[in-house]
Amino acid sequence: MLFPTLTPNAPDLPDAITVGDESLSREDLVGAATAVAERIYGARTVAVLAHPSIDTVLSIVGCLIAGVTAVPVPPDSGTKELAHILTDSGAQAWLGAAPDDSTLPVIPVRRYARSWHGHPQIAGSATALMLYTSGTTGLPKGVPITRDAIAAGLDALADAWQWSSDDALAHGLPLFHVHGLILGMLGPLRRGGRLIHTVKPTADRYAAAADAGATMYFGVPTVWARVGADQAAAQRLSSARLLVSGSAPLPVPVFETIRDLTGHELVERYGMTETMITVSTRADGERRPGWVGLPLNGVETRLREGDSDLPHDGESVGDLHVRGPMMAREYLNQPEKTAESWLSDGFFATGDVAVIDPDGMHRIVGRRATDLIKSGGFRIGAGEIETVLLGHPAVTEVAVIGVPDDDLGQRIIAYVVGEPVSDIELIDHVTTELSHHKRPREIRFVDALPRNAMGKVQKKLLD
Ligand code: MCA
Ligand code: AMP
Repeated sequence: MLFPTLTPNAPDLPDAITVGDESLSREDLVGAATAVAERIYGARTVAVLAHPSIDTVLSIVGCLIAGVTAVPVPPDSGTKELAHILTDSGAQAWLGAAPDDSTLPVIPVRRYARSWHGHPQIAGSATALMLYTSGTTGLPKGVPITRDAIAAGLDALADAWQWSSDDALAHGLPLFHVHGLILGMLGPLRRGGRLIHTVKPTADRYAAAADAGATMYFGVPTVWARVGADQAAAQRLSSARLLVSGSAPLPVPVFETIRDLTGHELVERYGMTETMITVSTRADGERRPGWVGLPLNGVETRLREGDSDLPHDGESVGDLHVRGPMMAREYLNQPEKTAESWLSDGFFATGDVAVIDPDGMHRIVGRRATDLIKSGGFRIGAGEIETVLLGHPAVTEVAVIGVPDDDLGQRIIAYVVGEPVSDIELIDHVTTELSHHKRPREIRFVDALPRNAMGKVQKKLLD
């Protein structure tokens, strides 16, 4: 059972879930989500416009109760991204809010409806969520996540972090990725503790959650850098049990600032949409700045160079492969891309380059593909932005890169060759077609792009 504590007879906790100013008790959550489940029972796949709201929580939990695959859609998705996600996933309807010009049927979420109807158990192999994530080229790929993978992933983290029903988790991360949705929303539901979602992950809201009894906090490195820059807010997190960082490399100075202000060494963990979290430092173990920890329960990792294993000597740098029960098995509708990453022996080739020391500690050194950018903890494909910019009539050539940025980790810059046009127009063109976090922060107009003798753009010569 995915949520052992989510049954009508479960012991009630006041305010099991708070999102912004609104709260639901566990009893209300079960009753309202079961009412949602009744409305969608028998459907295969529905899309959920994943605003950080109680309605999103009810929609996702309703889908899980009914055994309907939920496709959480970024609420600021532009037209091209939205059309792709809906078509590719085969979503039959919107559950809850829908975009203005939607052509799909809309099933309302009635916040005050209640049902205590018992639904049959759903097979663990059923796809609970379809999460979309960017590759180096093309539009985002769907990753089907099973109920068993969610349960295994959350239980392995509970072991590493000593995460229990006594914990109140606070964060303000988006509800359409592994971090905010699976760990951040389904995690507290599986453990039976509280969730305090702050809607936005700002330092002052994290500080306010401390007054509401938060014991655990999640953030991407950008969030921790911003918390660290607000000394008074950061100090209020001292009362927490565990602060956790993930989704992108945590800069050592940020680790140190948070330690100095809160007395807590951030737990860092590493994962991917395709694999969920596979490696983490532990609540009861060493937290080494710049290192992401040990394999979780049930996870095996290896370093490869071609077909050979590399030693775990803390120095050899190789391709990181992972294998574990929390992993997805494929990309939706993409057999070739699936075969490139899911290897015949069950390992997943992450595309990240790492070292492992003799104690099993992992350090992520970088990514193999420069065309995958991590900005604010969001994974963004350079090719996706380039294709959209090339669709603008003023643009004849374009190259998108990520450059180091103190706040966002990486900042997106687009080099453009073409007719005169304002940078704002090009940036807005990207937000209209894709989503806000994919917009270039800067457009640099150039006469030509650097190319090699074969005509291939030399991105390394840019910036
Ligand atoms: C400015 N804005 C614009 C524009 N210019 N919006 C649209 N078009 C423009 N041209 C506005 C934005 O709407 C926003 O306004 C404000 O500028 C600031 O936006 P921005 O700088 O983009 O971001 P931010 O709000 O400062 O966001 C930083 C963030 C965010 C909060 C850290 O990047 C974030 O939520 N990151 C989390 C990513 C994440 O969860 N990744 C997990 C995936 P306004 O604020 O008024 O709306 S990874 C994963 O799942 C794996 C498995 C893992 O390991 O965890
Ligand atoms: P996503 O699928 O959006 O979660 O992106 C996954 C990628 O984020 C990984 O392949 C890594 O490149 C990066 N990533 C996630 N967590 C960490 C971390 N703790 N340190 C370094 N990189 C990370």
